[in-house]
This record gives sequence, structure tokens and C-alpha cells, in this order.
Amino acid sequence: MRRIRANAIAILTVAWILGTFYYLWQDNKPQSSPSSSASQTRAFKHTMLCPLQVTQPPRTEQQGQLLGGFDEKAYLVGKQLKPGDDPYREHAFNLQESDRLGSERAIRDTRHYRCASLNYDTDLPATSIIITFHNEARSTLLRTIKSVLMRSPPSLIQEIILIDDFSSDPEDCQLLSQIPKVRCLRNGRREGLIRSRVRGANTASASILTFLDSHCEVNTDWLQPMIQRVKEDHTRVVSPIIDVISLDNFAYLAASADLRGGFDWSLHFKWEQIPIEQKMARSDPTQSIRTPVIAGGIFVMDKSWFNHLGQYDTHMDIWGGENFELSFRVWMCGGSLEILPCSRVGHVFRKRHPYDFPEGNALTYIKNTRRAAEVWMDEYKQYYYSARPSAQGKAFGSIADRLTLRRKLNCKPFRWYMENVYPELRVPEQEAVSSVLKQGGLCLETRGLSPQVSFLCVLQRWELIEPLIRQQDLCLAISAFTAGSKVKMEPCNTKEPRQKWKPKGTALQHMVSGLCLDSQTPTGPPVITQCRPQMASQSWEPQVIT
Ligand code: UD2
Ligand code: MN
Repeated sequence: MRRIRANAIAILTVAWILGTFYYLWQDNKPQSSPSSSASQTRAFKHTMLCPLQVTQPPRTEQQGQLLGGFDEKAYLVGKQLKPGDDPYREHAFNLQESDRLGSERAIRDTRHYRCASLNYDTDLPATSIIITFHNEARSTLLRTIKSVLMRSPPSLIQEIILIDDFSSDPEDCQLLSQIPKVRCLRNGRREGLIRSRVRGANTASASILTFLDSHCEVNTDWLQPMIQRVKEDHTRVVSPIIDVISLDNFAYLAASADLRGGFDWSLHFKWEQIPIEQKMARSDPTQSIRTPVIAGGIFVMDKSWFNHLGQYDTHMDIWGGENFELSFRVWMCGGSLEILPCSRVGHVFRKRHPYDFPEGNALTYIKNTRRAAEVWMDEYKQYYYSARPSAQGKAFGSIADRLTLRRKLNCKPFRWYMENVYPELRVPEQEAVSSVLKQGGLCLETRGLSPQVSFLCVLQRWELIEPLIRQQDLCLAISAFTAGSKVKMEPCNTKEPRQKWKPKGTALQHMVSGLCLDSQTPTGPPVITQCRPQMASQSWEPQVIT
């Protein structure tokens, strides 16, 4: 009896081992794509064994349907690297590697394994995909499109709108419109990505817009989580986690799921860790991540909400800054921004721009970010100017329309954004220089609340922290906005227009009235008068005392 039981257990064990081997062997069989390397296609269906899944390219018979009459080979061969050419020159990534990969490949499913078991509504609305490009490589552009067609439920893709931003070869775009659902619009002149995206959005027929760069590969189920969140609340603007496609060997690398978008005062975008309190509070790794700004290239937004909020600032040129402008606007005007960890899209991050900027790279970035700062950052724009002094005095065009839009939408002040959305962004500590304000042998002093100019110079210290001129908690203020009005001391308040001063040569100019601090007669209290900085009675030399 015991022997029979032992035999049965041995047979079952052998069968189980054989079964497992067969199962794994099935799963590791070569894929239809010749380009998929062994390491990339290695996968285990059994998520308990290993949560890493591989997103497969489609079967050959599906490919035919996906691409219609489009001749993929001819398209790719039509433009290839010539022997001896620098593979990085034209696109700032390794074109040889990109071309070698072909138009599709398997990539690792980089999501948290719990994402795979989430369910989405069966009646999600369809989206128009908008991809603008200027001289994109054919292989990266085609891979972007094919990955969308391969890895999205077909019912969710209304159309793919390509905006060819005046690339050298019109056929890069035109030929692609033979692919079902793909439309191609060509700009008659170089517009830059901002106006190009607006053009795309204006012709989009779906109620949801999805923006993509022209060198992406979308991953498994990338679209459903984003459309779901926007369907539930149309004021949400959502981004995927952006994985990294190596610009050297085109390896697809998982990005950290603990990052959000941030910036410094020069309006330089950066990825940063989610604040520790938020991280501790995250019990569910599939939950959305609130982000102060989005990287800019890959996001989903309700079309009516995009239009209601004023699309983009179309006076911004070529590249840069539009992601801050959109992010500030979305938060301050009643929406929200989030990153969805269950949506993953790979993107080739580059180290330099492969294209030219007709007005120069630096000037364009300054123009665009200045527009964002001037329209949205209120008094905080001073920190932008301190961090980017070269922006001062540079042309940025008229912002009247955008200011009107902000008023019309009744948007909250930037202070609200700082306090509620991005409290981690520290306001730079201004150095409080403590000095006496000398005028020849005299000094500006106070007795109680009355400033006066005194012969005695008892070394009363003033702190000049723009826009305030302060002594402890009291600040120099004008009593009225007209010439001849006396100055007085009152409790400091940065927002009080009567307390705002700035240096003008050696004079101190009141910012609102434009008048200057004047001792007039050495005995009476100082007043404000027409600025004549060369006059001795308007000259105040701060002398630092240590
Ligand atoms: C990031 C964004 C990008 C944009 C930019 C700030 C991601 C992944 N990318 O820079 O979408 O928000 O920050 O402006 O978040 N293009 C044109 N016309 C031009 C210049 C560029 O159509 O005159 C296209 C270009 O081909 C590409 C897209 O605009 O498809 C973005 O340009 P990029 O890839 O050089 O920007 P990137 O990824 O460095
Ligand atoms: Mn890009």
C-alpha cells in the first residue's frame, strides 16, 4: 500500500516538473519579431514566479491589417544612414541602432505587477493621438506609431494626427498617411511644437486628446488608465511614467515609479522624489501621483477642457516653457496634474537638440519661460529673474491676451500654487544686508514712526530687501501717492503698494508712484518727489556695518 502511494507521488512529481518545463519553454519560444533579442523576450507568464512581463509585437497577419497598404520596408530603406556617416549627427541619438531595431520589437512590461489585474470601464471614450515632429528619424517615428496601434485597444484610437513641422522631406509624413487611422498635416513653415500641437488639437475629432513625442514606444495597456482617469474627472491632466529608451543602444529601461515633475526658479524642469510624507501615505503602488508640473511631451487631456483653459500660449516658439505654462494654468484654474504608474511610455531622452532654433536656443527659451513667468507667477517672478538675470530686458512679445484669459478663467494666485501644490519649492533666502543709509554726513533714521534725516547718525540699521526698506518689523511707506507726500514707518507687508521701493542709481524709487525718496530740507521729514538721482537730497548710500 505504502509502495503504491510512494510511486504515485513520484509520478506526480515528475509530471509536475515536466509540465513546468513545457510551460516555460512555450513561453520562451522565439517571437515573430526577428529583432527581439533573447533577453528581451524572456518572460514568465506566472507572475508569482516573476512579475516581469514582456509586451509582445503582434502576429504577422495582424501587422498587415494594422498598416493597410503601407509599404514599411520601402519607407525605412528610403532614408538610411550612409556608410561612414556619424550616426548621432542628425538626430542626437544613434540612428544606426534605431534603424537596426526595425519598426517594432518586444519591450519589457515595466509596470508594477499589480497593474495587470486592474479593470477599466468597457465604454471608455476614444482619443485622437497628436504627434508633432520636425525632421524625426523614420525608424523612430514609425515605431512610435506602430507601438500605438499594436498596444492600444483599437476602439480607443480614433485617429493618429501627425503634424509635420516643416521637415526637409515631406514624404516622411505623407507616406505614413497610408496607414489606416493615420492623418498627416504639414506646416507651410516652421512653427515649433506649441503651435503645431494646437493645430493638431483643432482638427482632432475625438473628445480626448493624447499628445506624444515622435520618438516613443508605448507599453502594455498604456492608454486605458489615462483615459479612465480623465473620463472620471475631465479636469484631470494625466501623464504616464516615462521610461527611458537609451539614445545609444535603444535599450528600453524602466524609470523609477517614485518620481514627479518639479523645477527650480530658473524654470528648469527636473524629476524629483515624491515628498516623504506622500510616499509613506501611498499604500497602493497603482495609485496616481500628484505632480506640480508635467514633463510636457506625453499627456492625456479632455479636449473641451484643453480648449476651455486656452489651449497653449501660441506666442511661444519652437520648444520649451510650454509645460510650465500649461501646468501652472491647469492647477491655478481649477484642474489637476497627475502621473499614473500603471501607464508606461518609453521616450528617447537626448542630450542636445538635433534641430536649429531660428532665433537661437537661449533666446527662445527665455522668451517662452518669461511669458510663463509674467503671466502666471505674480510676485514670485522676481525669483525667476534672480535665477536667470539674462532674461531681464529680453523681448517676449505681448501677454495681454493671456492675462485676459487668466482673469476670465478666474484663476487662483501663484501664492496658492506655492502653498497648496508645490510647498517644497523653497523661496530663496534673500540676504538681508544691514546698512546705514547715508546722505553726505547725514543719516536716515527713525524716531517712533517718523523717519527723519539726522546729523547725529546713531548708526540705525536698515535692511534693504526688495521691495522693502525695513527696520525690524517696521517698513518705510509713503503716506500718499503724490509728489511732496511724507514718508512714515508702518508694519511691514510685502503686498502693500505703499511700501514697495527699488534702487535707482543711488536714489530710492517708490515702485508704484515712480517718485524718489528726498530729504528736501535736512530738518523736516523726508518726502517723495520727482526722481532726479543726481540731486544730493535724493542720494542714499547704503553703508554696510558689520
Ligand atoms: C520635453 C518634452 C517635449 C516638450 C519639451 C519642452 C517629453 C518626453 N518631452 O522635451 O514634448 O514638452 O520638453 O518644450 O516630455 N518638435 C517640433 N517642432 C520643433 C521642435 C520640436 O515639432 O520646432 C517636436 C519634436 O520632433 C518632438 C517634440 O516636438 O517630437 C518634442 O521635442 P523634443 O523631443 O526635442 O523635446 P524633449 O523630449 O527634449
Ligand atoms: Mn522628445
